[in-house]
Amino acid sequence: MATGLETPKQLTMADYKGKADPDWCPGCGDFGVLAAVQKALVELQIPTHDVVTISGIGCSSNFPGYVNTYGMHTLHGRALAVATGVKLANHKLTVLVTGGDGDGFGIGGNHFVHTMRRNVDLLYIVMDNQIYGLTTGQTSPTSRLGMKTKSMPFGNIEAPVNPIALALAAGATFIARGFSGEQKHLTELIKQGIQHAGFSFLDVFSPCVTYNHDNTYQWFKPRVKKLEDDPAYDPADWTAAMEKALLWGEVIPIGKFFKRTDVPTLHGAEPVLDEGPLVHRDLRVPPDIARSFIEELM
Ligand SMILES: Cc1ncc(C[n+]2csc(CCOP(=O)(O)OP(=O)(O)O)c2C)c(N)n1
Ligand code: SF4
Ligand SMILES: [Mg+2]
Repeated sequence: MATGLETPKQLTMADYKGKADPDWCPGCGDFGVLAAVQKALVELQIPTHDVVTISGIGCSSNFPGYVNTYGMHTLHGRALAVATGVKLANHKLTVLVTGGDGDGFGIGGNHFVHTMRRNVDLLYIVMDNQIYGLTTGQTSPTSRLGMKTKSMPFGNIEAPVNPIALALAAGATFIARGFSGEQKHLTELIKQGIQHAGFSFLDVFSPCVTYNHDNTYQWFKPRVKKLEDDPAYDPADWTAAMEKALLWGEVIPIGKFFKRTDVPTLHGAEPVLDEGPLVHRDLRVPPDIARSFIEELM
């Protein structure tokens, strides 16, 4: 018989395993991101029913099916809009948004900017493989200049977006970059992003082993350098963060670029939510108010 005095169950990786097995290509970087998210949730011991994972469309956006949390696989580029609604309906939930570079920086670019500006309290993980994986290898907003793809067979003629610089300019309050080949480091960044009160952006180099033959594990490995290895680097310094964000070449920084804690979250700034999450409140409109409202509109 349950007495209510039992020690709470210690959550393990098995608790966060989704019902479906990933159908990603063997070696896809997204496997490393999935494992790091599950590890972070285990280390933080967040109950599965307190987490919701929301995505758009793409190989990476199949993510919610592979993790045992609440989840929504939404429309291409619309995950952040749905996630904002979820957070405002129940701001006690841990909201994770996962997707690709095409989903987040292309079709979803407008939502990316405005969700940062609003400081919606969620963690946005972009599995950035610098290509459209699901649609079989077209140029994405982060594909490098000159890269030959299915849609630009003579080389990409468009300059890529810089997601870290964009996030700094748009006012994100936690900005980091990880690499799926650096599991421990990535898990730590995910934990910090979840714990941050405000919009956390985590751009993850997650190689597409099938369609991107330029930005491979072998290409990234000698280049990525952790910001945390430089004791003089201060993530509170916006200007220093922007300088690091612009580095791209023989050295590519990963780690926590920027963090500030003095900006209110969207749900914190909304007085209507002071009484607690909307989801726990009776929001039915009394009949007399509904009638007068309808009459006003007639
Ligand atoms: C409105 C709309 N436009 C286009 C598509 C086709 N489409 C599906 S996924 C995708 C791009 C996927 O690339 P990315 O977001 O980088 O994810 P990846 O597959 O690389 O993980 C596109 C263009 C769509 N599903 N919906
Ligand atoms: S096509 Fe690329 S991104 Fe998609 S599952 Fe395969 S390796 Fe991963
Ligand atoms: Mg992609």
